[in-house]
Amino acid sequence: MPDNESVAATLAEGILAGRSRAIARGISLVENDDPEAGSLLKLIFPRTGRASVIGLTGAPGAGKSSLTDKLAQVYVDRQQRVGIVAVDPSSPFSGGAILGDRIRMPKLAMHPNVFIRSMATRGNLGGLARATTEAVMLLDAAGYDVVIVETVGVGQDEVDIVKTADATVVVVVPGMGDDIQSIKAGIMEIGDVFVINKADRDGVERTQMELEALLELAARSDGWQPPIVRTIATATPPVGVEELATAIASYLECVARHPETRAARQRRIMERRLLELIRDRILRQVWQRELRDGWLEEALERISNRELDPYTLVDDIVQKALRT
Ligand SMILES: Nc1nc2c(ncn2[C@@H]2O[C@H](COP(=O)(O)OP(=O)(O)O)[C@@H](O)[C@H]2O)c(=O)[nH]1
Ligand SMILES: [Mg+2]
Repeated sequence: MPDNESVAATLAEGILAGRSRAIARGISLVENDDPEAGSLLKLIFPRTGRASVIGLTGAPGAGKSSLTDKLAQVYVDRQQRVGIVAVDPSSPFSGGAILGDRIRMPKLAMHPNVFIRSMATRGNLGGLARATTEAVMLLDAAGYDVVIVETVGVGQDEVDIVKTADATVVVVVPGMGDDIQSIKAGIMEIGDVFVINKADRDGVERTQMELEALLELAARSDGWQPPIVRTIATATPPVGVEELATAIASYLECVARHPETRAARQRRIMERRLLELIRDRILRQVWQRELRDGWLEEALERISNRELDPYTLVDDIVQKALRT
């Protein structure tokens, strides 16, 4: 058996048994797009599709991490296993801030039924959405009942990530009228549940009205009317978080009652994922075979000097790649 595959087989066994070290290792593999990652994903794919994946998005500072923490606690109190994937460079779950997490969330981070992981930001090959989706698949296969994905509501990567969630929660705060207007139309459309967090602040009523007005414009084909939940994530005990869990559950039940909508949704998600996988794979192969270090900088320089046009360059690269 080739080496990649035996490494992957051992790892898959650990992941399917729910062992957190194996999960952490698996996520690192998909994050780095290591050669073993493909073999691993092939093995775990048949065991995915059971977790409820909740995407939580909103502007930096809206309280996504605080809410994620409190929402996860609600599920943990219901004896569920919860995975948290943070795709937010400023997240307290992020990068070097592991220690910070533990200090900030001593109960949750140490809980045996909770797995927390943040995704590193990617280089110019992209792949953040792919890596995040795959990390979620690993947690799903590992038997986590709920996987919460926290993303900053900016950028195409983030939109792509929340689009793959089963339920998407959009978090806004009061007194952000202009921000609400500027929340990308795309994000408004994908919100299945809206949260006005920091409801301890002034301007909640106004924000609620603005949100309602925007929601009226965005008619949904599935007939679901996204509820607006008010929360105070930092209160003790937190306010509105049980209601948030209930709103999410209602949406998931609504989806489950319409299997055809659900199947269409799954197909759309898989369509996007497939196209992304193909694009990623081809881009990476072209990159590895054809493009040396410094190529990008040089090409950009020549294009900005108008010595070269991007269309000729792409024709040239693709033709070379297809010949090999
Ligand atoms: N007053 C108030 N502050 C909050 C609330 N939720 C979060 N915060 C604070 O807002 C800041 C940003 O929170 P964080 O969860 O990191 O936001 P994120 O960037 O969206 O993940 C932190 O200082 C939190 O303590 C809330 O409901 N009310
Ligand atoms: Mg955060």
